[in-house]
Amino acid sequence: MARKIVVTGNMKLSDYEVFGANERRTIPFEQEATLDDNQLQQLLEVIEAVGGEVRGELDMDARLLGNGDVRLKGSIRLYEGTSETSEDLDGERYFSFIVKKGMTVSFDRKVVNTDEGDPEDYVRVSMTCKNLHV
Ligand SMILES: [Ca+2]
Ligand SMILES: [Ca+2]
Ligand SMILES: [Ca+2]
Repeated sequence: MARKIVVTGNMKLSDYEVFGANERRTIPFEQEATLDDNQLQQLLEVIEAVGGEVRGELDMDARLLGNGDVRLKGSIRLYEGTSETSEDLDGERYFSFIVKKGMTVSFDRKVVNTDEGDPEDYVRVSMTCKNLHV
């Protein structure tokens, strides 16, 4: 039996500045998809930047399991460099969790600039994921 997954949330970005205030943005997103049994489906791809130096990337896939639960799996990446298109990957986290049939899960994760040790460069993803009947 197919299920519907509904995701609403936001990505918060921060670009650390030596002089003056850090540059920040909050980007809302929402997505919904109908999932069929055991098919891996790309659900979300959010790529946003801030401050001329920081870019956040969120990727998430969904898979409907046989019992109606949904597994969400993906990664959050932080790039920081001399431009918003920099390929300097400074932080990365993978995640995987289950949203049980009929349930809602709140997810919140922050990826900081671990490569250069700067916690004020970050990408934070907060979202609510619902597993609903179709
Ligand atoms: Ca900066
Ligand atoms: Ca900047
Ligand atoms: Ca860097």
